[in-house]
Amino acid sequence: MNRREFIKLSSLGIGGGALMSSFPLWSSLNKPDIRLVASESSHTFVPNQKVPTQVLSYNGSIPGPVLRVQQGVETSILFENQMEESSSIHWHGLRIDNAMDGVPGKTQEVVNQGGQFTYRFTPPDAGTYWYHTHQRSWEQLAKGLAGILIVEEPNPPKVDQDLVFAIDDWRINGSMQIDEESLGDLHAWAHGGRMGNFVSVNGLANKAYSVSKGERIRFRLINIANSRIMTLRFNLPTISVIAIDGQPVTPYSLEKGVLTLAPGQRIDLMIDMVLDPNHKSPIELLIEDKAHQVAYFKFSDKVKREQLLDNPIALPLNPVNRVAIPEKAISVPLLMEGGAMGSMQEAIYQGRKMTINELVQHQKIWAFNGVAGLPEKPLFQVNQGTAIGLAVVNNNAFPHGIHIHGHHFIHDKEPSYWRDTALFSRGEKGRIKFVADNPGKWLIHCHMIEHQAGGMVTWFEVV
Ligand SMILES: [Cu+2]
Repeated sequence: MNRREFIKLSSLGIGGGALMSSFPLWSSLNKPDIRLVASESSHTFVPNQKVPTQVLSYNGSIPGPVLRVQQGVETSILFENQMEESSSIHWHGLRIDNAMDGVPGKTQEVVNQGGQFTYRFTPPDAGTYWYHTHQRSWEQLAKGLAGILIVEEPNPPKVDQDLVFAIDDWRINGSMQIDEESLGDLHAWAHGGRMGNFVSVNGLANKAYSVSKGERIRFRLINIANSRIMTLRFNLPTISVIAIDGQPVTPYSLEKGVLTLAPGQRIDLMIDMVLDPNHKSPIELLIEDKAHQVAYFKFSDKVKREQLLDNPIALPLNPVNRVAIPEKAISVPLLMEGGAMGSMQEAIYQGRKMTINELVQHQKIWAFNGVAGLPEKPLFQVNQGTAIGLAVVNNNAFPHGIHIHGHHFIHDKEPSYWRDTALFSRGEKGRIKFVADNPGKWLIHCHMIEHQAGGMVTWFEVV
């Protein structure tokens, strides 16, 4: 019975005052707002795909369902694990209670086959986020365990459509199945990560977005791939960037229509649909100067409005946008080492110094500050409210996307953005600044998932 039906019944004198007061209470206490079931399932990327691809999914959908929750309103999400392996869910970019962060061994027990876990949180910041497994993610994420989380503003800007563009890459074999043999491929781990040979948008090859001339679209881009950095090209002149990693920015025009998303990063665009009816406008993935169409806008035969709307709408600021970072911060070095063509000769793993040959036996080929994998002691432990300056040095041959759990930060290269994932190219040095204001144990890791699995992960504690 939904609320409207209930009101209708009560106005007819059916149901009484007692029911009226107890029904909503019962409902909010016992029923989660959202249920996410992880299971083995099958998926088709193209309409005429003869043999479906076997995947891991949430609620049978690739990617997982687009969850829309309200800023500042508590949400409960029941996670049920119907897979034959343990798992957990991490809410990427949300500054929520540590116990809900979804990191097995650090913030919760792993959820075993047949098990459940209720995530309950109040998202402080509106914007575009995502959720994904944080258990054996080099394998589970590659097989599909990711979905989109949108935190709605109380008064969202008026647009004609609010659309999601979740881009992923897959390593698919000749039978259209996930190439499982390459999942632990140390060669790929030691390079840029395990790259796919097939790209999907919202789980589809060449996804079509139906639009009409004159429409204003909010377009939420999310890179949910394990390791592929996506450089995308749009072919419309009327595109503004309005948010980065969920956080509002002063709207600016997207020069040449090109943008780059490292794994885990998001960009919200506002696009005015300028083409005439029945036209198409491709969205292309650029790989080594070659353009591959991965999706397109398909203009209907109708016109929504002849005159485009004026000026993109700036999003309302989030609480994080108002965090003042003091000039004086505790400086913490973060040296990224390892990988193919790197100079790392040894590192500490599980408390013991190992040569590179020994490390390879343990699939550990990347390190932060000479330590491969999660150390027993945190990288730093500070009191709540301490300002941190991470001095990041990328001392190896590959780019890395650094993700910090439970916090947003400022990368000195782009000081007007509040990011949760920042790309450091080969040889790059830079500084990440944030206020460690969320109590608990939080991970810092590379979001090229094979680099994380290969050792590029550490943690800090806020007390
Ligand atoms: Cu990396």
